[in-house]
Parts: sequence; C-alpha cells; structure tokens
Amino acid sequence: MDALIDGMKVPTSLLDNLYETDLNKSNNLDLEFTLEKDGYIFLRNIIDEKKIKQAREDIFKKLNEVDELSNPFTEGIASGNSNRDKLFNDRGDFWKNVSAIKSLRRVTNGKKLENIFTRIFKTPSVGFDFIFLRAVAGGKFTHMHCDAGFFTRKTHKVLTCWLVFTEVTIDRGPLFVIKNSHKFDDIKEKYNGFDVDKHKNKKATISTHPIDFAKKRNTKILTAEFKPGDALIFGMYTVHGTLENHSKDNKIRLTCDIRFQPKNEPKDPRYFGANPGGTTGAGYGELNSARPLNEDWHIR
Ligand SMILES: O=C(O)CCC(=O)C(=O)O
Repeated sequence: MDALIDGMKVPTSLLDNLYETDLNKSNNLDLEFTLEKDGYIFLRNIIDEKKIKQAREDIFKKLNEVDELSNPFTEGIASGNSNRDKLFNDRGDFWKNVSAIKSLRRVTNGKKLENIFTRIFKTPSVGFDFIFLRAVAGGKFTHMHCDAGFFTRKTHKVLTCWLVFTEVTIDRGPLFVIKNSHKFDDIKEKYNGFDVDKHKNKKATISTHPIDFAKKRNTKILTAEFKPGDALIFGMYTVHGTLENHSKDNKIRLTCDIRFQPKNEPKDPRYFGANPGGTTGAGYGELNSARPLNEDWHIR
C-alpha cells in the first residue's frame, strides 16, 4: 500500500514506524521523558472499543442523513453526494451538532483521556471544549504544520491528542510526524509567538513538501496503521501532517483532535465554554469538516 502526500508517493526509505508506548508499563516520568525525547507519545487501544464504536456510528448516521455516506452507513463509505447544504442553512450549526454528540463527548472530554493528560502534566488537566472532528474522504490530506500558532495564545502548556475512530491504514491518510522535528531550532524560532488568527500575512502550513523536508533534514516520516481507540499525543512544535486518503474502497477516515492543558493555566476563551468561536471566532463553520465530504478543503 502506497503512502501518498499530495499525489506523491513517499519513498519507503523515508518512512519509519512511530514508537509505541505502553501506558500500563509507563510511570508518569516515563511519559514525560518520551514526550521530551520523541516529541510524541503513541498509545494503542486506550479507549474502550464499545465507546469508540458507538461514537463512530452516531457520527456516521448523521453523515448518512445528509446522503454523504452510503448504506449500510456503519461501513463509512463516501457516497460522493451531499445534501448537507439543502438540509441545513448553516454549516457551522450542523458541524457543531455533530461535534456535540454525547457518545463522542464521552470519549473526547471523558475521564479516560483527561486522566492520561493529568499524568503527563503531573497536575489536573482539562480538555478544550472546541474539538476538531475530521471526516476525511478520498483525495484529502492535512498539510504539514505545527500546532503552536493555533493553541498557545494563553499558555504554552498545551498538547494535542489525535484520536482514532476508524481503521486508518496507510491508504486512508494516517497522521505522520517528522522525526525529531520538536528539536528543530528554526521551526521553534519561526512559530514561537506566531498566531494564525493575528498574523494573517503568515501561514501555519509549511510549504515545503514533506518528502523534501525530511530528505533535506536527513530525517524520517514516522507513521503507523492506526486502529480505533489509538491515540497520538504530541507537543506544539512537533511538525506533522497526514498522508492522503486514497483508499480504493472509498472508506472515510474518522479522527478527532482534542487539546489538553493543565487546569491551572490560563484558558484561551476561543476554545472553552458552551459556544466557543474556535481559532478565527467563526465557530465550527470554519473547519474543513464543516464542508460536505465531497467538497475541497481550505489551507491555513
Ligand atoms: O487529522 C488531521 O487531518 C490533522 C490533525 C492535526 O493536524 C492535528 O491534530 O494537529
């Protein structure tokens, strides 16, 4: 199975596996050490299978109701159609409702994840209320970037959790991390203090193709075949993106990225509360996922 990014095949010599951490065999210091050493922590199967399945099916049902997933919708196969705009006046309202599904929130903002971040931060943690649920159909991928420009306005003590709801094989666009990128001084310099919403003349996306980026820096593109319930946790300067979903069976990739921070750090009001505005203040409507599955994405 080929790993593709923007239509280009990633040479196998550039690819390597993400290092897996066993949560049950790691103490809090081990977790902190792994995050510092690798810039990420990759955990397998940390959410109860039934809970993940329930959330996935509740989300798929909503996508089926707007005719974007074919029947049986539990398979998650993109239909190529969409009635989203015909049935809902406001894309933001639609996606906010999908993102509010109880079975989803039980996982993203439930105790299991929160406790893991409490262990990592070594102080009580809290998950952002504004979450980035992503239903990703064929031909799409997320451009390479780091998360600092989005989430560090109030505190730098923020971590991303990329949580998996479907089988994400290499052809379904898994997340990748550029090995050791959290230690690249030029990246830190360039993105420290950068705010996507304020510094409009600058982009979060790193325009160099990940293949060239990894080659020039003599490093690797790390990824994995993810399973429902797996999670990848990483810091604000870890350069990452996703491979392209080019699966022949038209199955979508369903994942959600959630941010966590210590409870006692200042909160960015854009991401907390009943009606968070998100990065630009435009709410859930600003997300690529608010677009019908058969529509192209924007680049930030
Ligand atoms: O899932 C994706 O497409 C992108 C995820 C991402 O960039 C993130 O979690 O920060």
